[in-house]
Amino acid sequence: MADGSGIETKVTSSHWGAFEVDVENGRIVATRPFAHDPNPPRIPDIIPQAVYHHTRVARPSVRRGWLTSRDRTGRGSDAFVELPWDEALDIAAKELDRVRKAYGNEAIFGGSYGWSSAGRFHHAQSQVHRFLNSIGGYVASFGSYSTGCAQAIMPHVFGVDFLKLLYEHQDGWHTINEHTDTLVMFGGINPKNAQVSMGGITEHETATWFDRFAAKGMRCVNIAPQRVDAPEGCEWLPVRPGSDTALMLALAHVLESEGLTDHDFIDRCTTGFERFRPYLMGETDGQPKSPDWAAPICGVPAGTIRELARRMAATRTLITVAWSLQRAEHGEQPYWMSAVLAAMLGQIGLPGGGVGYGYGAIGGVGKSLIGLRGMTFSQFENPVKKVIPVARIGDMLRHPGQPYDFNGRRETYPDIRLIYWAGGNPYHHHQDLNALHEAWQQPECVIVNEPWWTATAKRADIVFPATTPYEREDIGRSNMDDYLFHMPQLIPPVGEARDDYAIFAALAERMDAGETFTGGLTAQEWIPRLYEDYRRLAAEAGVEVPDFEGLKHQNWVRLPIRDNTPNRTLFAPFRENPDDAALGTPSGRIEIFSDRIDGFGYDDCPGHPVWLPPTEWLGTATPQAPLHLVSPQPGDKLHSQLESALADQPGARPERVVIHPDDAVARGIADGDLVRVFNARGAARARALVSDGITPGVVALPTGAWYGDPGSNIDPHGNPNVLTRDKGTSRLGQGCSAHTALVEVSRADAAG
Ligand SMILES: Nc1nc2c(c(=O)[nH]1)N[C@H]1C(S)=C(S)[C@@H](COP(=O)(O)OP(=O)(O)OC[C@H]3O[C@@H](n4cnc5c(=O)[nH]c(N)nc54)[C@H](O)[C@@H]3O)O[C@H]1N2
Ligand SMILES: Nc1nc2c(c(=O)[nH]1)N[C@H]1C(S)=C(S)[C@@H](COP(=O)(O)OP(=O)(O)OC[C@H]3O[C@@H](n4cnc5c(=O)[nH]c(N)nc54)[C@H](O)[C@@H]3O)O[C@H]1N2
Ligand SMILES: [Mo]
Repeated sequence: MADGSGIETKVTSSHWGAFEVDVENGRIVATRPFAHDPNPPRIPDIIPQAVYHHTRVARPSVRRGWLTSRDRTGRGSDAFVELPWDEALDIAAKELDRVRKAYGNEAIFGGSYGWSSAGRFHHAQSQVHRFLNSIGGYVASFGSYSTGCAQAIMPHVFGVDFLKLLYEHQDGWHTINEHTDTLVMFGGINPKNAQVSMGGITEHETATWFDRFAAKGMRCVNIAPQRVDAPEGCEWLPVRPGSDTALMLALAHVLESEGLTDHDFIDRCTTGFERFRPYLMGETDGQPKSPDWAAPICGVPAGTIRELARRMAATRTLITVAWSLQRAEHGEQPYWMSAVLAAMLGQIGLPGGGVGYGYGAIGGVGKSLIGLRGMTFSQFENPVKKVIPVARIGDMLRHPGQPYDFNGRRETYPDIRLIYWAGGNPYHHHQDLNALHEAWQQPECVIVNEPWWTATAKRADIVFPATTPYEREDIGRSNMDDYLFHMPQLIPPVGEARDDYAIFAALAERMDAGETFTGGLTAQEWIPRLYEDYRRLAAEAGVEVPDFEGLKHQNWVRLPIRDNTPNRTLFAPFRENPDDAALGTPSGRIEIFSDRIDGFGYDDCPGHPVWLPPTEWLGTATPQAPLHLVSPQPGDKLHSQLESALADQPGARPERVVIHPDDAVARGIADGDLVRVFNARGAARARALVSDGITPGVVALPTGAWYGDPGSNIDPHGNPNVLTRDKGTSRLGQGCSAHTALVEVSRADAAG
């Protein structure tokens, strides 16, 4: 609203929540928290600087070496030539056309993973996929970096899509607050991560729930390498990363050896316990998976494991597992084993008991909402059927035509000649970036739509400047949020930026697919149309929402779609009657042993959960690489977004690496020292943050710093992905295994 000062204030939405924006003379001058958010994040504070930052892509840009000689080697080091829009669009359309005619659409990679921005219409992935489908298709990707491994394994165990399990079935916060006595959190539940949720999160409530849990005396146990992985006041059991399966097996061993297993539940609701039990008790390999066996592996004393197992059996216990545990080699195992442990406790289907995944990973998990549908911009059918597991892009580029295994199938990698990326930053998100940089020279052309000169944009051949959400109109809504936003266009596009939609419409037109892509409508026409569909579907579900003009006028509305009863309970009908409400697994039961997985014959993911030591963990530490690196999400932002403005702040870069005092002293490192974090794959500069809140032998360097320019033997900003390994979690899941890495740390001056 205008207040007479010439400043207009509007609310907009983002992945990190709603916030107020002050606009003066067509410029964003300030942001403020949204009044109805109990725990507003500070992430939007930097928006005014970021939106106008000198790292914005001002005009369409083509890499000089590619423009003059189709060179592929200068990506990342070459200069760019700015061109008028029409010329750059002509060049890109011609190149797309050349590649599809010469090699077929199977030579175009459009997996284009990334979070881009909130807003339903201008969602970059939907836009790029729709465009590529309009011109004959593209190689797509399966799953996410977040949960790729869980998305593959958990349907075998529970017979339901993993994300549906999280968003539609798991116990809600109300249920947990009402019924849970003991909350056992593998990987913690971190309010820092709950700041964000894909598509938007308005009321940040995770921290508030923990205040309530503390007030009612719930016992909350944080099993994680860092104390801050759960809110203050939780009990902390420091663990060695990658060892949770051993700890879970030991808890199960106590249950079974002390007669605490719920055999009635096991008999009625599960299959295959008799094939797992001999492994658990050591009858197959001579090694009982006892607390004494697990203690040196995971670093938790045997007595503590016994006491915790007894407590879990004696009280209503919810086991939660962070997504980070499956972003590691053999990430399938702790996920599967947590389900087996919960089944042995026999509380699955009871309110506040059983197991749940990713509480705290994003702010939306745990909110019980009535789901609404609509506001989906069709991506069309993809005529190309080739799909790679999302985190296997490096292997795909390195091994065209080579076979690989994935979830029971033998596939071959496509031969990619052109990459189109919109809305993601692989030079943020992928592992072993120095190796990716090598593989990235394979394709003949790389096209990127991006608002900022990220490391990925710098490694493209053609860069189209994209608008940010503040420069276009949209609707903000998410299935995990109970607010609805009209996101007004707040400012004109910065530089010559255009919406992804406009970029793709112009390319499609040049490729005789203009009408297919746009359907004859402008963005301004599509948005009300999609909104009216949503409004109609909402009305069918009994929820009234304003018409488009009404929403525009109100800016935002709170929807009456919350389920505030303590009733949302995972698999309650199944527990009640496992025949009538059978699960979608082959047996209709929870699969402790899976014949299907067993039939795949994978040694890295056999027929029941097992302890498989990772290739890199403290158990395989060497003098060259003695420390385990975890690389969690950054607390002050979303991934690599807004990095350019944040990095300008005094002392912000290089990024901080958390190190235990014992490990720091042994290396002559003091708090605040500049250090070098390194292994055989690469090196990053960082600043030491010495803290006893981390397991000894473990260091934590968050993701998000932009990867530096090639030619330097050390990443100057502290990007952990120069250190991480680029291997699938297993042949089953093929997920990202970023949390599995060993490194050494030294003082920067000592190491040079
Ligand atoms: N070591 C390590 N690595 C990890 C992880 C880890 O735990 N450890 N976690 C992984 C996980 S879970 C994830 S999800 C990934 C995240 O990785 P990404 O999702 O790739 O990271 P973002 O920085 O969010 O990238 C989004 C990009 O889209 C751009 N963008 C924003 N809005 C628009 C738009 O409207 N149009 C266009 N064209 N572009 C836009 C932003 O500027 C930004 O560059 O990282 C993964 N990488
Ligand atoms: N502020 C902010 N929030 C975010 C994001 C962001 O970029 N910024 N990104 C969002 C995205 S895309 C995702 S996928 C989620 C990710 O959510 P998570 O996967 O839960 O988050 P991480 O930060 O990777 O890891 C959480 C913690 O797990 C611990 N950990 C690592 N390895 C192990 C292990 O082997 N065992 C145990 N027990 N603990 C381990 C680490 O100490 C780490 O701090 O976060 C989301 N939330
Ligand atoms: Mo993620």
